[in-house]
Amino acid sequence: MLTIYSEDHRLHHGAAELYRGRLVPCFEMPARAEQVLDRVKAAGLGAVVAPDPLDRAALARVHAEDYLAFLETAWDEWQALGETGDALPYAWPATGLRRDVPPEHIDGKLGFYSIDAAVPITAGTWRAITSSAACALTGARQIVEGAASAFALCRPPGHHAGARAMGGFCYLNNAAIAAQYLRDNGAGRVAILDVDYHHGNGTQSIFYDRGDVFFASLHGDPAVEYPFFLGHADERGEGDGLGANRNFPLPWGTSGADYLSALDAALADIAAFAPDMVVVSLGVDTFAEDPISHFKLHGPDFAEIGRRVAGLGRRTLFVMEGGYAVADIGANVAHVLTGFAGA
Ligand code: Q9C
Ligand code: ZN
Repeated sequence: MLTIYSEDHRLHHGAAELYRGRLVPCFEMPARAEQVLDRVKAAGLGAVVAPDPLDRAALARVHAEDYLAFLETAWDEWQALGETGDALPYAWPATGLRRDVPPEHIDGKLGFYSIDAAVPITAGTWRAITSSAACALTGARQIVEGAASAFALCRPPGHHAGARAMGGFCYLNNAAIAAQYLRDNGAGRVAILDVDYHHGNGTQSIFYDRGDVFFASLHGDPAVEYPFFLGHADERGEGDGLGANRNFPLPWGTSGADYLSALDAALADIAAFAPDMVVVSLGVDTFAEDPISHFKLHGPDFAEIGRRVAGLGRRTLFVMEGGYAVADIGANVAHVLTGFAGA
């Protein structure tokens, strides 16, 4: 299995995020990707290659042009204020406020194009996020050209980013961009399986009214877990997409056994959809020792996830999402990928 990786991710290193009334150090840090790279190499999974040059048009298939323009210029606009620290949003067009008049000031834009404050923009953020998306697109190209699987070692992650919004450490929705690329290059039907601990709200919203891309997510119940405002079981899609969205909210403390039962149900739905190709949003923040999550998965559970996904018998692109137990993230990702490859 080919791994696609760019060291450009290091250019994005936020200092702090707002959490329960305090600014705390960012959990989403460069060491995460370095650990995954080390363990993927040690596992002998296959070659590690750099991404192809980015095709910006592929981003615009998923994200609005005004949002891309915002991401590309936000740091310069922030710097023009004389600021040297990270750009962070602090005001949002929430209920009762207007969304139809885009603000002109960068402070307004940061809130207009975000769902929370866990998205610092730094000098290198645009280069890092476009390289991350390029990794996903290069992996998708491998799949289109016939590879049975590929691993896009994306950082920053993507599944909380919507068509016009960043949030939850995510800016460009790498998995959605890859899924759309598969649709545009030969796959009639694509399924996205999201096993990150958090609901993939961005991915769900991007494909919610479409019947050609199935989205299934296993995650901490939004009643008690970020992103709080999407990810409930009754969200089944709308319009042409009715029936092509499936959520499995699970309680805090969910064990490997209970998780794998829910995974089987998600995989059965995906098999019934009969996708040509599969994208896995691969977060390993379901790990028992994860510092911001509340599931209880261990190494062997991750290998079992890989084995069961392989049971779909479809060409599969794995796209890196979350996982914050830095010392273990690489081993847990390697377990999933070797479980898939060895199945
Ligand atoms: N300070 C992903 O796993 N904030 N994103 C949680 C902890 C948001 C997680 C509070 C968590 C986002 C890709
Ligand atoms: Zn997560």
